[in-house]
Amino acid sequence: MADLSAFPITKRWPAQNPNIIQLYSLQTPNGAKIAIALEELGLPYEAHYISFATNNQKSAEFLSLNPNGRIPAIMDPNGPGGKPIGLFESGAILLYLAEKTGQLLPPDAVGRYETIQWVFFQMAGIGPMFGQFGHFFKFAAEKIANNSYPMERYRDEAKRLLGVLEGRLEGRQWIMGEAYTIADITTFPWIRGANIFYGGREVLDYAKFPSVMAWLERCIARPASAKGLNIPVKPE
Ligand SMILES: N[C@@H](CCC(=O)N[C@@H](CS)C(=O)NCC(=O)O)C(=O)O
Repeated sequence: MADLSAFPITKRWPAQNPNIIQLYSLQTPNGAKIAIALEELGLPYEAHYISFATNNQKSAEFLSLNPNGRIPAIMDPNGPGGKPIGLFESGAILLYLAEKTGQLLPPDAVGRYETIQWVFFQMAGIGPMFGQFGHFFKFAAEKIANNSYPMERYRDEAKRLLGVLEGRLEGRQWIMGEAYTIADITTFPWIRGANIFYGGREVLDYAKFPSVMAWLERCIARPASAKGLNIPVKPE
């Protein structure tokens, strides 16, 4: 049995089975990515619900795994060299899981770097910009009632990024063509989430990006990806 005593997070969120990956997350775009990857890979794992309502992500136990105080984070008892490893930042976790299993990432060097390039495009572009758009559009609209600049800036940048993705997906099934990869998994929950969580479909002109919309439907139609979107389940 794996010894997880070096990970204080396991004191607050105990592992039922300490030999499998522990996921600390929520059903947000960044959180869902990891459950989606784990479901697609068929890796055994336990999902722990990190409640924002009670600021679980800022607790000492959570900060011991991710000093940045944000979900998602994982702990793999069977990391490199057979030793436990803790990880945060969704892009790093996706890369770790893909390399651990040799799946969801093309085996050839060119395909691998191209995939990582699109993962970074999401991590550094779509995630932060869509997040700021959602903040001003949905959550801070009253604070900027007399200043249209923040909304315009992030709405226009989000639309510009959608245009880049549209160009990439024209004539392609997935971001990397024939293969479903961590580039798709990191990106589609954000495109879906900007509508589900912020109601942004109209203001972001989703109808003008038909290749993105068709690809989003294909991603959601994958049973494992659809399942991952709803993990972890809120405890009763
Ligand atoms: N770059 C980080 C971003 C993580 C992030 O922003 N997580 C959000 C949820 S999607 C969060 O934990 N927010 C809670 C907070 O900021 O307190 C990643 O991709 O893992």
